[in-house]
Parts: sequence; structure tokens; C-alpha cells
Amino acid sequence: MAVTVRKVLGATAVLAVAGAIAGPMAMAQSRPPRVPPGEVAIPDVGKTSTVTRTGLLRGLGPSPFAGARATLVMVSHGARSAVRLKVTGVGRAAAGRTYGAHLHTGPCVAGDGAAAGPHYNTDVLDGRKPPRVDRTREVWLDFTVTSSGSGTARTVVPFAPNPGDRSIVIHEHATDHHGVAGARLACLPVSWR
Ligand SMILES: [Cu+2]
Repeated sequence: MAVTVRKVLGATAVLAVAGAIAGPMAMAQSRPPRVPPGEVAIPDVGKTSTVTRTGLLRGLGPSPFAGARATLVMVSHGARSAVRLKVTGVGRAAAGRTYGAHLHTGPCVAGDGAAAGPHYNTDVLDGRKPPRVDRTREVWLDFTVTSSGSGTARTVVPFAPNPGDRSIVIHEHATDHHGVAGARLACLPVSWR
């Protein structure tokens, strides 16, 4: 048995998850004959779910992200997720700069950065005290803006975020080792059930 996942933003995210089970080449060789072009076959071990959200970023303060768009693709397979973020249409002033970006627990509300709540952190959700803060317990998606006004980031985390009305928040600085990245500039709403 195999399940198929529609190719959304390139197969990178899907392959990253499936890669834990079989290398991409092995997968290609074991591809069932009825998998249509543009889809990827992965072994049916554990549950796979894909969340894809795309849209205009919502402003949380003055920033070069006014009018910018973002796409998030999150592929969870068992207790492992590959997450990819692509941002386009960023103002020229941002070229060459790196911005922090994370999955936050709360919703993305224009003009209300606090509404997004804290980072999604598995230690916090598990009640561990003190919670550890790093890229294996949170979804960190820092990106650097190119001269054409786009940026991409990807990460693989050892958990599948719980559904909810959540957001990807873009911050003014790159994320430091404490998970701090400065003011909240813009967000992408990411709700799933
Ligand atoms: Cu954040």
C-alpha cells in the first residue's frame, strides 16, 4: 500500500519526511505504476497529513512585508514534520536581510501581534519545566530576502503540530539561540483541523 501526496510547492517537503523511511531514489524505484505525474508515492507507515496555506501577509506593524505573500506547506508523517515557507513580494529595503519566522500557537490578526500568542513549543505543551527552546521543539523558519524580494525556509521537526487557529509570525531579526527575534512584523494565518 502507498498513499500519494499532491505536489504542492515542489516535492522537497514530502521527500524530507519520506526520506526517513526510504531514500528518494528508492522511493522513485518503488513508485507504484498508477501514481499520476506530479504526485509522489510514499510508504504507508503511519498517518500522513498535509497542510498548505497561502495568502497575503497581514501587517502587525510597519515593515517591508506590506503586500507580500507567503505559502506554508507542512507535511506530517507519523511523529515527524517537514515544513517549508516561501515569501514573495517583499519590499526592496529588505533585500539581504534575514528575518525570524516561527509557528505561533494563536491566530494571525492584522494589527494585533499579541493575538498570535507564544511560539508553538512541544515542551510547553507537554508541561515540561523549564521548557527547552530550540529548533527541535519549535518550528523555526528564518529566511533571507533575495534581491528579487523573496525568501524560503525549510525545517524538519520531530513532532506533528496539533491543529488549531495558528499563525506563522515574521519578526524583525534572525532568531537567536533563546528563540528571540524581536518585534512582530507580519503574519500568515494557518488554521487546520
Ligand atoms: Cu515568533
